[in-house]
Amino acid sequence: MSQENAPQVGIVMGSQSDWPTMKEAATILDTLGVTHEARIVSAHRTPDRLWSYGTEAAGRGIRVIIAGAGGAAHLPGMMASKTPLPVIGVPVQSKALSGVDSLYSIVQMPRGFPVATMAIGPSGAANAGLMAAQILALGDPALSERLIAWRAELSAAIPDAPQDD
Ligand code: RP5
Repeated sequence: MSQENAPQVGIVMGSQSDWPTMKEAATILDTLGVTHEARIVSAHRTPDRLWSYGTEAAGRGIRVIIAGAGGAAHLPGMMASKTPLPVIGVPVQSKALSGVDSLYSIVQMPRGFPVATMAIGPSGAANAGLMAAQILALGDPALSERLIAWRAELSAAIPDAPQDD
């Protein structure tokens, strides 16, 4: 089944250059069997696309949005203002300021329009995928079981003691 078939999670990003980071979210969702779509939606370069995506997402059956951007990263916050769906923000690591600019742009939302902000970079994107799955698992016992199994596998892969290379 195509992961874009009836997507439950929308992954949006400001640029093609964000995809290597945001792909981490898609990979986790693939692993957990959560349908998703990925789109380039820039707050600055394609504001009309942002407007229509935010307006239409809930009606199309999307249940959680993951939004990643770098630099003056307005996409997650603007998306949160246009949709009642939960928005998870991923600060993409920028060249100039290493993603601290992205983090501050995303995390300091005014009261009333939250964005659940993850860590800077690929780990943040992977955690965004997990967070979206955990939200969906509240109403999906089979997904909840898959998440528990995924965590158990991760724990089992951690050695008890460090080893020399
Ligand atoms: C932001 O500007 C994008 O989210 C990206 O992280 C950053 C740089 O974009 P490009 O110049 O690589 O397209 O809008």
